[in-house]
Amino acid sequence: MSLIKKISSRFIQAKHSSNWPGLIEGYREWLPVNKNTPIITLKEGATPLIQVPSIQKVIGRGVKVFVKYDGLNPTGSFKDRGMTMAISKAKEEGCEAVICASTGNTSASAAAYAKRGGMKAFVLIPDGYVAQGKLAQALVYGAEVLAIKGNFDDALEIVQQMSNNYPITLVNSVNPYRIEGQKTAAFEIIDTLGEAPDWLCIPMGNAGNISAYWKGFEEYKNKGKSKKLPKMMGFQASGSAPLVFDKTINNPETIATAIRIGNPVNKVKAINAKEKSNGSFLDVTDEEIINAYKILGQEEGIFCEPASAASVAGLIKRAEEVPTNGTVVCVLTGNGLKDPDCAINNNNAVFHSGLESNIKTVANAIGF
Ligand code: AN7
Repeated sequence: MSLIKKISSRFIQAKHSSNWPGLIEGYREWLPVNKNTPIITLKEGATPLIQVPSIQKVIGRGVKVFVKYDGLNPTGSFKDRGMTMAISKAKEEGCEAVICASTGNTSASAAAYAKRGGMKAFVLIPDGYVAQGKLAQALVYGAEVLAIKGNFDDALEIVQQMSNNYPITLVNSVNPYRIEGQKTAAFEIIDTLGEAPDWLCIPMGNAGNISAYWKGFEEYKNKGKSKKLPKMMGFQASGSAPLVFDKTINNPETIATAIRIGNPVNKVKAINAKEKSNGSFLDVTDEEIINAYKILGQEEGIFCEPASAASVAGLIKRAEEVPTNGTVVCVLTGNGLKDPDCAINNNNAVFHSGLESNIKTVANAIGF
């Protein structure tokens, strides 16, 4: 075995063992860190890429479909990739407090990493529109939670002004370090598949993640780590699809509260990713989202949150356009446990409640 092969196989082994050092150390040479940067990590990254036969069956024509299960990050979403970078750089710069607006996942991640870095976290959320699990996380991680009578877009406007006027660092995806950390997901996909996929399907809210993936794919290709670039296929919920309909949505609505965003701050970057990759944007209805969410759960044993299922719903909607024998990766951005209300109200399970506690009743209920 050549030395390079030996080193890279050792690297791949380390990535999939408990020795994984977190994504900043794992991809140090690709990230804007230096010897003075304190690395604030919860060992995020190195999430699994899982083949999903039930979705392949829906698409047909020899297409391989994988999901990048980023809901297995430390706080249960891809935000941890960006947050380890944003918080480490904030710490390096001597910052003592961070602030963000959030539909839930950013607040959970910001709270966890800020606390780990010895900083305060202030999170603004749309009152009543954050899934239970996410709110629980922000509280447990000790953030100061400010629930406003407005939506995410209103909250983002406020925190941008806050960070301009007060000594507090903004950790939404306008913070460029967020994008740097999140681009490592694209690296991991190429490191695992040995090449970029033909399509990358991804949900879009504030559109930071699609911009980050595109940056990652471009950087890896420029350094010869892959030969091709994927088409970037971005999906939004029909009631909250400013990028698809090319206009600000003043009152976005969807069951996928994570992507209930009407005025994405990374709009220009996302459109650039779409155009340069020859990709496209499309909206998916809440019904299509829930259909994909159920298939992943009951056919694959993969529990994601509804916003994440938008990537698979979008792929299914675009099935006829996927290249024959091609490879597709759908990004599952968040863990299903984040939103138990959605799960309990949207499943096809058989649930016998209030049964008498004896074998006869149980056997009878099962149909013996
Ligand atoms: C599960 O937490 O905006 O397009 O404040 O939580 O990069 O915004 C969350 C976004 C997709 C969209 N999937 O990502 C927040 C927030 C899940 C998410 C998105 C979010 P971007």
